[in-house]
Amino acid sequence: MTLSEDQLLIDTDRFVFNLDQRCDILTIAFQRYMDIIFGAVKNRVSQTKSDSNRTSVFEFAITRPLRDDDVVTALHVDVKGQCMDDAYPSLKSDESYNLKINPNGFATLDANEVWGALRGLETFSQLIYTNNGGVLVINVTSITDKPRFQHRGILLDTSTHFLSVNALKKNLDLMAMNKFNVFHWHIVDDQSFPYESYTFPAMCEKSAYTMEDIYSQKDIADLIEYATLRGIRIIPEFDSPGHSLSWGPPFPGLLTKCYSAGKWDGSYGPIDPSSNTTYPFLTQFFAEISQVFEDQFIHLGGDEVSFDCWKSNPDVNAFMTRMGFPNDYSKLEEYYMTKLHTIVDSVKRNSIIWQEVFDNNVTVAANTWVEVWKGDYQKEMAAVTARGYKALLASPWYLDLISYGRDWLKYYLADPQDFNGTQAQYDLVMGGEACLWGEYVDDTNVLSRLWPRASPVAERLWSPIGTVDIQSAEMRLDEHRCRMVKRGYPAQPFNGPGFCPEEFV
Ligand code: CP6
Repeated sequence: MTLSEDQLLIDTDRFVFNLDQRCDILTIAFQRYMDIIFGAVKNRVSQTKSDSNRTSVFEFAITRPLRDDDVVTALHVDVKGQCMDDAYPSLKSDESYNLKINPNGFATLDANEVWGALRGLETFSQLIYTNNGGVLVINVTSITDKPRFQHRGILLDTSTHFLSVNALKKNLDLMAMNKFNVFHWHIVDDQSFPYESYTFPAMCEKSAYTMEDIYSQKDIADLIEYATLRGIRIIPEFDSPGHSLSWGPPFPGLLTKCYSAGKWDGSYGPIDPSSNTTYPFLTQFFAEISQVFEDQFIHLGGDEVSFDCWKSNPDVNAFMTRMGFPNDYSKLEEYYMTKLHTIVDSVKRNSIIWQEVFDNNVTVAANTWVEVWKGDYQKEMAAVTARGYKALLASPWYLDLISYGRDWLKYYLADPQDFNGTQAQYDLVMGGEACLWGEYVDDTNVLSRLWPRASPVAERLWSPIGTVDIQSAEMRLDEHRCRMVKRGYPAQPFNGPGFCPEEFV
């Protein structure tokens, strides 16, 4: 990036986005960014119009005599590839872009694909600010930009507490502002099943908190479209065989019955890998999921599987003896995960799993990704990649674990490639995710707890490996937090005492 001190005026009256081809995703994005860039100015107009004692800063901006060569009247957007109307972002999406604001006011945004153009539009909107005279300006600038990692995710959990579609959309807006590109949707868990399955409607009828607190097929299609328009993928997680107590009520026999003193104690454990109804169910269920979610990836969970219930159940143990692995519960887990992987593979989806599956020495298919979330993550990232698996890092970014003070520093300095390994191992690191589990989070606090605390993670996953200077990051984050507030999102203070300058209020 080269940034000059020379300011150019943005011609608020005439400003337009120009595009060299028809492209719905970008046309819709232009409308969004018109509102973002000029919305606040227009609000000020309506405020000051009714206040006759004050001169409108906006009027000053548009009545000032303008010279054609020192104003920006357009951003000329050029996408090399063909824009497809039904485009969906993927791992292969090219998010690179070049943005030039020339001294004569000529402004260009070049990208290979729409996804890069979207990122460049966000940058463009962030470069515009209100100068001391109260007018919109942009500095003469030249930017060549692309992400360091291809997978930059946010995990939200909508099972421990329900999150409204409205809150999820606002979160997608904030993800776009921070250039995150994957929403890892931990949609169901032990506590509730808010996913409205059309094959198995009883799942949410019996296990959603209420029938208000569900995601209908229409809600999901709506969210996928909303995310797509912002270049964000939605990867759903249907966590099993553990964390799946809510799947049980409609299907007697799906969950393992836990025994004590020789009889069922009334409680349930993980999905029962030994039951002959389990796999036909999973086959039908994941066939539906692959129809509903467009993304290439499905997260299969696999975390925190307790072997105690399996150990207690005589039928499970009889099955294990028949299969030739008596008392080897890791083998039972492997049996289940392998079957599940085959099912998901048959509907042409890639799997992501939590690290325990790998830790338990379960042999999973080579194209499975492993997400690392536990402590000692450097060792784990090294082990996962040494075995040739692609890896995602989440451990240092469990944002639900809150504490007093400036926690953003530790989020900022954690790095997915900070482990002892070969270049081949580093190349298997696909990125990372900031996770906000939902035990103490619902609509009332999800956005303020996540933002701007996820922003240092966003910079870590996007910017070059050497971008680690705390002082300059602090200034950027401070400004960015105020920018989020200015755009109407409740991003919380993160850095001790301070204030947002007038232009950001
Ligand atoms: N739910 C599920 C959770 C967690 C995990 N999986 C979790 C565990 C420990 C912490 C935070 C969240 N609540 N399904 C682990 C991946 Cl500290």
